[in-house]
Amino acid sequence: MLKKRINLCFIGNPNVGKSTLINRLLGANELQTSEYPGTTKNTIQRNLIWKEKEFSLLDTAGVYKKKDLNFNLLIKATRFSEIIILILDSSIDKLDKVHKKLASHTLKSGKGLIIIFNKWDLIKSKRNKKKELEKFVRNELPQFDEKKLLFISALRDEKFTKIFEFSIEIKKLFEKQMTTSDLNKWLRDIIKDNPPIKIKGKEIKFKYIVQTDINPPTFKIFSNHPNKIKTSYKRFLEKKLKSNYKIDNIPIFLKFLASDNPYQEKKK
Ligand SMILES: Nc1nc2c(ncn2[C@@H]2O[C@H](COP(=O)(O)OP(=O)(O)OP(=O)(O)O)[C@@H](O)[C@H]2O)c(=O)[nH]1
Ligand SMILES: [Mg+2]
Repeated sequence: MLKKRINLCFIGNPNVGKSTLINRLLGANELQTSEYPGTTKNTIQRNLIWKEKEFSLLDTAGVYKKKDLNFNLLIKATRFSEIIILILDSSIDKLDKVHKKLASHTLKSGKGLIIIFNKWDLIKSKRNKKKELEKFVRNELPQFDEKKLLFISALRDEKFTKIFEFSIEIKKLFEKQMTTSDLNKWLRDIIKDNPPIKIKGKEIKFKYIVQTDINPPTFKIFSNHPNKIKTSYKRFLEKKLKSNYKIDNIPIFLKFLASDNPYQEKKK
């Protein structure tokens, strides 16, 4: 049975092979490609079915810089896709500002990210280059999980179907739903092992946690002094939640709210 469509948007510099890759995924040369940058001028959408799952593939015009006219169009184009495929040329020797901007914008806006180093066939010393590129990503995009990094040749190899596999995995994470009782046990354990420090003599007491949304998973954490919780402690909870529940490579949102004392409520 067909499940809900997974929307992918392909972005990156001009000439990195976005349209070539989409043609490979489609199994047909539907999109125009050329050796000259600037071939794709407008976003183009195609649908396909892979292993009974429906995908929408959005091709975009490449951008070099944030100042490019295309940049804002690109950000607009990404709006309706839950997964962004950032394509980079494997020959690069650093991550540019625009790459970092696109990646961090993707993650901040609650989307999943897959990074692809394309034209891998042109790299001579593959072992060294792979290490080098992995290091760039690790240093420059620490929020990105390297498990969703691919080194491929859109022209030559067959590994590109990994994009579908990764996308299905990411989609599942977006829709992950945790039970309240599980989450509260998790919260109690975390606090027992790593309690928040007192702020100006005030003890922060966490009351409970509940998942309020999916796409991406969103949680509310209730406590007596939500405004006094340090940012570092909020980040710590977010990181723990992601690692304990294996939510890699998509953002989650934690909202810290005030809770009335439930016992006081009962006395009224
Ligand atoms: N060697 C090699 N060449 C590739 C690969 N992928 C794409 N190319 C070539 O790179 C050139 C640019 O490919 P396009 O698919 O048009 O690139 P694009 O990212 O869509 O470019 P714009 O539309 O200008 O943004 C073409 O000549 C492709 O044949 C690859 O994996 N290996
Ligand atoms: Mg193109």
